[in-house]
Amino acid sequence: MTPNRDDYRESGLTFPAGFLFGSATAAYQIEGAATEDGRGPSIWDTFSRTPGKVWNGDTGDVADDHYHRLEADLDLMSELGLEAYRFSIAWPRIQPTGRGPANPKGLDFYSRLVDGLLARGITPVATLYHWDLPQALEDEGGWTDRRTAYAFADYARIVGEALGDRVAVWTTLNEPWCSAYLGYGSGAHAPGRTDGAAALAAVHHLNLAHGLAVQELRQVVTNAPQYAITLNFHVLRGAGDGGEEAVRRIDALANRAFTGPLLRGEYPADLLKDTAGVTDWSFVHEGDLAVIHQPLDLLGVNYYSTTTVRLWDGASPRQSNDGHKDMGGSPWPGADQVEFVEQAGPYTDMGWNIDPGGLEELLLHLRAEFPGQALIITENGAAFPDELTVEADGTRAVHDAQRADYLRRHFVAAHRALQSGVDLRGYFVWSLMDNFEWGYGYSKRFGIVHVDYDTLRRTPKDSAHWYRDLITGRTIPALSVDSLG
Ligand code: IFM
Repeated sequence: MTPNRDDYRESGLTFPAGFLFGSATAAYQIEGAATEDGRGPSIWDTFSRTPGKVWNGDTGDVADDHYHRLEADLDLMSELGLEAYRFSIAWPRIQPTGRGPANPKGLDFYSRLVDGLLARGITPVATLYHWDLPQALEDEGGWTDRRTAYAFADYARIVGEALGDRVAVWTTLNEPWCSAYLGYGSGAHAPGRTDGAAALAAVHHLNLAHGLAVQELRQVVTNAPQYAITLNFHVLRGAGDGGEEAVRRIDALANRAFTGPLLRGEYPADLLKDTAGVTDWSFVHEGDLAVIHQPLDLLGVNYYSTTTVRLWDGASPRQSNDGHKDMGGSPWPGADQVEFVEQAGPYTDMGWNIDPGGLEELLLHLRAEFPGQALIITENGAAFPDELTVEADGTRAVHDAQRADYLRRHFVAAHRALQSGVDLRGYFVWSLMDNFEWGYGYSKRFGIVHVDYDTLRRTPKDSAHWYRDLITGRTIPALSVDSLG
């Protein structure tokens, strides 16, 4: 039977040998131990302690206490059958002020993590930066200052020297869009600045940091790893007469500001033109683009939902809900004429629309734009308001049918992309366990493993069992309920 192209509720699809099934986390979201073993403060420590910035005043001080529960969490990964684990390294654990000699205890933690993964047959995929900039560097200007890119390269060298005999995939940055535009433009993320010009300077210095870090890593690693960066692509749909123009503008800021320099060695001309009223881009120095334009073994793709935009008519109140917390500033410098349109459901607990077709479309689009570039899904997953149930016999369970259904549909989308010839190498479910969801604190649960924040006890959810079955059989298992309708 020919599958209905709009229906992603298939099962029985088999993934090829070598396709990597993993799960992902990030340091600040799970580790806790915020002041232990020489870790310095990061911008997220400062931001989360600032009243009104994070839901409920939550911080990452304890988080999932993964720092102290490393061995048990490694065992959990093994029980779930993970083939790969994507984690991030906390820069302030390695260099407490972002510069200077390495903190041996910080390196030791990640060394034990990597060894523990390898001992269990799990491939280590390390991200160097998942948003926890040492506060001391922010005090000097953070990502708006080009010196931060060079400090990052030094940090990359230190980590590469310590772990560069064992890490299989190095991802330099996670979602630089968030670091730059939410951190310096909208104020929804640390450091909470609201300055469009600063956000664009941060875009460039993050891109530069990536290129410099890959160069450093290549010099010091002793195995043969793959190099990657992870981008959160915006899959855009236009509405109304000016929809196409609105898509072009947001695509330039959200997607091409990164893929341009990273994969083509240039910033898109229309991006420079659209933002000319915000900045003159004089922070791009001669030679920077050649540094940024490093060959990548893998392009990391994070996908959750789609975004619909149109040109604002200037008369009715402008809609600006782009799926991120509104903290006063705009993450879209130079695009004040664009508004964000509410999308059709169903939705996750983040209010993000569920559209697996967007993932397939994105993968096909990337193949067309960058032929020959291997891709890997470094994040996909969903938050839902899960409930822990304790059965009469003491068995604990979380019946998160919606998450399993969400994952099934997105794995089908990935499989269809593979069938269409996309060079897709693997898929990391976000997230291994419930954790600190940035501005939303602990109010949003993305894990396939439930964390009880009173006891820190871990309970694999039904989606984790479903995922384990997928990994074991390499085939998308059936679901008895179509929870998302
Ligand atoms: O939790 C985040 C993660 O840190 C980065 N990508 C998106 C996830 C869900 O919001």
